[in-house]
Amino acid sequence: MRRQIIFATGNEGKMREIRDILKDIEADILSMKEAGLETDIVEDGASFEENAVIKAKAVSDLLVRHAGGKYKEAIVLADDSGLEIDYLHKEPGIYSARYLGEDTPYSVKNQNLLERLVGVEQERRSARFVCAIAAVMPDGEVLTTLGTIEGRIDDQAKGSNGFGYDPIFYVPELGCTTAELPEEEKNRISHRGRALEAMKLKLDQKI
Ligand code: ITT
Repeated sequence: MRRQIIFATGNEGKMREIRDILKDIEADILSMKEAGLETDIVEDGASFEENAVIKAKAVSDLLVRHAGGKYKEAIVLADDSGLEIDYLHKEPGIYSARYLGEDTPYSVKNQNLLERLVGVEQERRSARFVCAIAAVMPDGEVLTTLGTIEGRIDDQAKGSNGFGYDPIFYVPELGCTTAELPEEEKNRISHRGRALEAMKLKLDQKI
């Protein structure tokens, strides 16, 4: 039977990137929504890795009884990611989605971060996106990988691709923000692209 991978995320921006990055893997990739799964997950871990494992385990635990056990052989993957700004002591970090409130538009969150950095010179605006991916295998084994991309906070928001904090995250080597990159190019170099490529290698040995 063809392998199924369920991705434990409710974030559609992430899910779009994940599908593109995993498009050549020998498995069906389903979002939680497509698998008909719904759960409230309390992300109370102290690191990206811990939160990714919490999300993947919470969804994996649902699979045994859900849909008559239809997905009990599926692998569950989860992503926990965020933006660390060095000048702000790594804020928003693991609280990136919750920064200024979960439902606050990113135009407001981004503007707020830009304002907190007004007058801060280029060398002190360093930042990175971090992504931890966790996999829970059908036998309960847990695998994790981590990916990062280094950059700095621009002095204004630019670009409309991607999602979240992309418009303010400038990559010096490319001379633009990640919101100005075509999706495929972002995925090739991003924290998520790197963490998922590393996870693909680990899964290749298991599938
Ligand atoms: P799930 O937990 O359902 O996956 P979420 O949006 O709550 O969705 P996280 O807790 O991992 O996910 O928070 C990640 C936040 O970090 C995300 O909402 C963005 O604000 C930011 N982020 C992560 N990766 C990003 C990227 O590639 N580009 C821009 N912002 C990103």
